Amino acid sequence: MTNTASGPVANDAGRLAALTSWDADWSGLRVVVTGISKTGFSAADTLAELGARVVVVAASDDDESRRAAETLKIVGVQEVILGQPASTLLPLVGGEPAELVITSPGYKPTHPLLAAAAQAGIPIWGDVELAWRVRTREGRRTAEWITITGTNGKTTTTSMVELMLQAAGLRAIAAGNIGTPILDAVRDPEGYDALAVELSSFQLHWTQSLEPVASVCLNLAEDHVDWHGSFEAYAADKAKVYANTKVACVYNAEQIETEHMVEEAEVRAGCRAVGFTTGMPAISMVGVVEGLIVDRAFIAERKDSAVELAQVSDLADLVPRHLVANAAAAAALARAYGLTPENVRDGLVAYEAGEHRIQPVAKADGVLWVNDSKATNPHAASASLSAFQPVIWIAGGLSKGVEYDELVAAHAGRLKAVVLIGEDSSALAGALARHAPDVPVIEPGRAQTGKEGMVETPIFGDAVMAQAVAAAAGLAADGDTVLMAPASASMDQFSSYAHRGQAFIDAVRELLEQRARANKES
Ligand code: UMA
Repeated sequence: MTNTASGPVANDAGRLAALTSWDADWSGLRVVVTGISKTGFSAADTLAELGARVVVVAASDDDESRRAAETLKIVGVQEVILGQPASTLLPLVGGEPAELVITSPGYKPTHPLLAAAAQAGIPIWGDVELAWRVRTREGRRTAEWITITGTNGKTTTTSMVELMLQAAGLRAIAAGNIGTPILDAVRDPEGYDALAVELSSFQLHWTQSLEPVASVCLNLAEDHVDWHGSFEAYAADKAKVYANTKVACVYNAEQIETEHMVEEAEVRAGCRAVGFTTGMPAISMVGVVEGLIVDRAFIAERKDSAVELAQVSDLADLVPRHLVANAAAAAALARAYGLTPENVRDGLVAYEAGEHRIQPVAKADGVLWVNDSKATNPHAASASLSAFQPVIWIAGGLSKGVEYDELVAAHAGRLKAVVLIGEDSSALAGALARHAPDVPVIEPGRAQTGKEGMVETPIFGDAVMAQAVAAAAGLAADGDTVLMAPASASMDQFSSYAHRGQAFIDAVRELLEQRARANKES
């Protein structure tokens, strides 16, 4: 780690460099905002309130976007351009070139509009950078930020940190990639003492001046390669979470890459590197000893003792290893902020595993049905597969360019059968053929239609899930687990991972009700 002096980080010269608080002079600043969903709306709304001149562009032109556009015009946004083709270049603001672009995370850096801005030397920020710069405001409290990233477990860890902060009686909220736009949290009229900020790699790509109290990259595995261009670029953006951290950079002691990120990071003077582990903690780590989560980092006697924070059993009934890791990471962040062991324990007790994350849905006839729709990449699916055996695995979807060989090879032994969903799950099917050739693979999502029964027609959404659940039920016997952990994104057949998870829950309940009715009648 390299320590740098405290104070604002030097970035763009001139006017933008001075924009480091709500009370700075934002008036008349010419800004283009990309996207009109959660992020774009919050950024444009904020900038209009600050007196900037704003033009919003988005490819979407649905009812929701139009309603958002109308609201933004009422609050003072100059122009909203909807339905823009992907080839759109940077629009002018009031007839003059923009001075700044604020981009939604869904826009890839290679998007023609962003590429044009970069080419013209116009700075591009994300909503997180803007939120950091407006977080201080005369007469309002300024929240400290605890920042959380990683390929998997971000949402869980962020929620745990939020609950620990609240358990301490602080006014705190989780925001960012978790769902509440960070600008909404920063603009809250009452203000917050602290924010648990979940950051995606997309958001981190555009940050430069954040100074969190404590930060973590929970883990690193292949994901979002299509957005970043390469795994190396993805990892480099994840590593930005540690930049300028003030008290503790928390790393995964079981994944050396995250420790290397901390070693390379430029941090504030006095900042420490603190590890988390699901095993015995070394000095300066939070870890687990005999069913207890313990702190060997934030106590004076850490050389030869540790303090108990919580019991592993304080978490949900089903405690897979990754959940313990998330709890240890959250505890390290909370302790870095200054919370007591009691606050950590109370937060974990209050935590209930979120929906769609290794969520037991039903147990009937000895078969456990588990919804892990949040497993949108191989790393996440691996964690839930590890927790069960034998498994009938419902998997597949939008692959986002990742490879499945390692995942299938690691878990082939626990698979009883695989039910494939997804519009094109050929990458996963290929890995199954290579590494689990004896495991039956069924693909009910492709209905055989047409005269000769030869035409394959993909079906979508709830219908595909109902068929997948029915196929799994036909294979499952006493002692089996049916695990829906797709290792892929959902957007090819569902509107979101939540929709996919709900479709699974509904299909399982419907199937079990049908069975119960049939049993009654017979
Ligand atoms: N748009 C275009 N062209 C593009 C891309 C987007 O016009 O090339 C427009 C769309 O038409 C729409 C808007 O941009 O008007 C959508 O913006 P967005 O995709 O950035 O989505 P938001 O609704 O602003 O939500 C974003 C995050 N989405 C993404 O990163 C893709 C949400 O994370 C986050 O909760 C929200 O900001 C609040 O901070 C979601 C996510 O899937 C949950 N995140 C990924 C993940 O967790 O893996 C990174």
